[in-house]
Amino acid sequence: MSCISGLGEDEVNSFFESSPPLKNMEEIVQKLNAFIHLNSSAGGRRRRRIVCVTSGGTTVPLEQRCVRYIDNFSSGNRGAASTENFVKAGYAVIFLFRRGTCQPYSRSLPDDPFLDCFQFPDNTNIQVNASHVEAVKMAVMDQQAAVAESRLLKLPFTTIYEYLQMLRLIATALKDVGPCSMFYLAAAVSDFYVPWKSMTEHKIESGSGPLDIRLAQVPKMLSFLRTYWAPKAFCISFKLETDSKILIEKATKALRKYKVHAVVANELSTRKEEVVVVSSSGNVVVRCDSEKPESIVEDNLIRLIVDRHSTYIKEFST
Ligand code: 9Z3
Repeated sequence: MSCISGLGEDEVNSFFESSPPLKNMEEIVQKLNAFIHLNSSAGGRRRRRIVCVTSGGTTVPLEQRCVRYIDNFSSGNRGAASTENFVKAGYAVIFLFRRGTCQPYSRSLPDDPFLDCFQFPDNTNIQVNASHVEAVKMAVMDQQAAVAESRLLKLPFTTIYEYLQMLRLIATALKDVGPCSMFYLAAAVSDFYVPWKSMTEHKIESGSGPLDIRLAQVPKMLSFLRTYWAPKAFCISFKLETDSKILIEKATKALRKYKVHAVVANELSTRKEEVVVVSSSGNVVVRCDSEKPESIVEDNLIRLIVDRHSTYIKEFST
């Protein structure tokens, strides 16, 4: 194993070289460039900050024609709620999300009995049940406004291969936006994977006893993002632990190691009530407002992150 500058270039290069290429890469690049052009000072009428919010968990396929896979837990709620708050704060959002996970503006709609929202009073009209009218109206209006004003670009992924290739494309496309761009990395990214070339093509056969699989370590792309792909962007990563005793120590280590601007530390069981923003200026506990029943932790979290981003942009230009 050789590392030219200690960042693991060889591992990163071989990860990308051996990854199955993105099926719709040209279309993604074209959508990205158009979105960035519209929202950035360089080409568009508008001059907005642009944030890439990653959301949901990546899968690790065990077979090339994948039947089985390893998954990373994430409902996508954090990413979706954060996206809504960033749009409200005036940002354009590139929402890089796991297919099938929670979407911005749909969080307050009923999940399972979604079709229970609607009724047909006659054969030509569809109506929303009174109990859901407000939620459906807000969801439809907010989502349509965000898309119509080019504030929201949604790009789906499933596997770790797709996620990292798309993250690299986005970072490269955002390079010229410099300090006005942000990465908010809430996706739960696999730490281990089966390299594509050593993966069996067809479904692994069962019936011959236990299965041994050797997983390789996914190269740490965060260092690459910070050093090469988008060095001027403001960068927020997340740390998830189930043991609260080690959470802050792990987040502090990640802050130093990857030189991100802040690490949002959360514990699995309390993640919806409380997070800790760990940065070089100290640790800040962020909670939802206890007096407001509809308040969510992302309301206060995004307010804090946007403030920090403003300071970063100011410092950058002086
Ligand atoms: C997070 O920690 C997110 O806050 C959650 C959000 C995934 C917990 P939900 O989607 O949950 O609302 O259900 N994301 C990062 C998780 C992660 O895998 N972090 C890695 C680590 O902790 C670094 S990339 O080592």
